[in-house]
Amino acid sequence: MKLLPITALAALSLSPLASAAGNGALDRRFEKADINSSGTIDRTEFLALQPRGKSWVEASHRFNLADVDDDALLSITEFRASNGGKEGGKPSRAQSFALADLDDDGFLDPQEFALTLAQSKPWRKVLRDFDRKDRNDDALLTPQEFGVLLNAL
Ligand SMILES: [Ca+2]
Ligand SMILES: [Ca+2]
Ligand SMILES: [Ca+2]
Repeated sequence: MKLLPITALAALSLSPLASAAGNGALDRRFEKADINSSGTIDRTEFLALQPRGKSWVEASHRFNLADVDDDALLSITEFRASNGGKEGGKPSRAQSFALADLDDDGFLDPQEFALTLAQSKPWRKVLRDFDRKDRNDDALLTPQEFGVLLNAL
């Protein structure tokens, strides 16, 4: 995590959210992430907080765990309780597959597969990895091709 310059910190400390409670650094992070100033963080805003080396599924996994009331938004309370959405670790292969399978058809297409890799991964490398896993060359990954153990399903 990069430290904010002193001037930015000074500007943020004038805001009402930052002065509301004793969770200074976390609250500033929350406010910075809340791009549209709605008072909550949605999945897209949360994803933008994550390092580019992290995958969408890992961020989504942590977002879901932090979103205790399941309204698809993180309140400041949920954000504080989850230490800024840092709790939860990495999803299992089975969890990753389920999260990435956005259309719920039981397969991962290349776009869905990309959600399981670092956001910074170039598309050609995503496709190379995909082709390597797609044993029967049907342009879809089954859970087994993705590496989910049968007994984990
Ligand atoms: Ca919530
Ligand atoms: Ca799918
Ligand atoms: Ca396949």
